[in-house]
Amino acid sequence: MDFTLSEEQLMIQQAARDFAQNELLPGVIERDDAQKFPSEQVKKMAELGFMGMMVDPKYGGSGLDTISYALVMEELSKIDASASVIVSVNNSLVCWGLETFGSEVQKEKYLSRLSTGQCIGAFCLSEPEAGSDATSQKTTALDKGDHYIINGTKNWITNGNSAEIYLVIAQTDISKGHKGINALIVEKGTPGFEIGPKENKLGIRGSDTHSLIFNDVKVPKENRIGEDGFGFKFAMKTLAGGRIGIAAQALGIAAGAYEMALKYSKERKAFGTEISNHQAIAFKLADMHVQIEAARHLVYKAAWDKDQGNNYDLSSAMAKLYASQVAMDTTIEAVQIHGGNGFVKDYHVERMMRDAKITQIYEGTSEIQKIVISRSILKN
Ligand code: COS
Repeated sequence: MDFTLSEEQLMIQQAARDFAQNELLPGVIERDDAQKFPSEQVKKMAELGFMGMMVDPKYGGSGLDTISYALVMEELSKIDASASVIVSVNNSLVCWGLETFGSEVQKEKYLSRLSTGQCIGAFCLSEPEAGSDATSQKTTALDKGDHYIINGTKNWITNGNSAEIYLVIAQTDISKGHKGINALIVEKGTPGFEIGPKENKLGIRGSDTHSLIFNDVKVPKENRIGEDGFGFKFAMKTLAGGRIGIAAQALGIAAGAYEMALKYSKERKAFGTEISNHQAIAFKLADMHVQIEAARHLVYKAAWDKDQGNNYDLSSAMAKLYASQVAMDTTIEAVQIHGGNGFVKDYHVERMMRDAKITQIYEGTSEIQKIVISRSILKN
């Protein structure tokens, strides 16, 4: 067994670390406060190849492995989880889904634009009444011969307004249940497709989250991904990979908060000594360190499974479940170690605590991960 990262992986990790320090850290508090989308930073991440990391270079991607992608997600998330979720959705849900299941025509038309960051994408599954219960799609895509007509509403869509290409999951034939669901590529500006209001969120406030409204939106049949009725499986398979990205995001939030707490504990004095010399603080740091390292192993293992061609439904669910819990626990403790300073914005950790929460919710709540995990272990 070899836990060593390759030269290339170390280089990419360092590039992401430098980028996060130099380009994401300045203004991160203000962007969170104002709910400002990091447009300039996204352009620069595209220049670094971070928007289509695993995509084949023939479609404009960086051709890297999933471990490299997880490393980048971790480093970006140490500083700015709003920026990293934009990267995660574009890479794992949109680019990967299109490259793996899209037709050659779709890849040529859309993938290069997405992987080079000329535009970004959104993945549209959740609805007012279909988040965890993803088969209950109320949005319809009725088959009209050479095109579909979409009607309905999608909720909590990351990159909701900033995206230009949307992968929309909708029900074509209700009598077939989940086998009657399709995934369709919808371009911004298609008549009848409207962007709803922006959500005012607890965390990841720099990313733009919107509802989307479809009123008789006409989409050509060549925009369907895969065979008729493949939409639900498309969503499930794509989300399994997406969960590796979110697990890496959670890991990064935890590691970032831990690094700040560690530094602060060596500077701040109480009772005549640095607070790290008090066992109450030192033991917190020890617990955080162990949990983060355990989360890291689960995340890298899931990424490795994907790179090896192994089934990664179970490993990605375990990585997301555990890393998101560690993100929550660690950021709460980081605020505690910072004391009064932890409660004010200048010290970053309160933002990280708010950002951590969503990692237990999006791309499958922790409860959904437990369904996936328990079904997997019980069927064997
Ligand atoms: N890969 C491929 N196929 C999968 C799959 C996967 N990872 N998971 C499920 N499927 C298939 C099943 O094999 C089944 O197909 P068949 O009927 O042909 O066997 C089909 O999908 C339906 O699966 P299942 O019966 O398990 O569906 P359930 O309604 O019980 O739901 C869960 C399964 C809960 C796991 C699913 O709905 C889910 O992941 N929900 C959360 C969705 C989510 O992440 N929402 C967040 C929105 S994105 S921010």
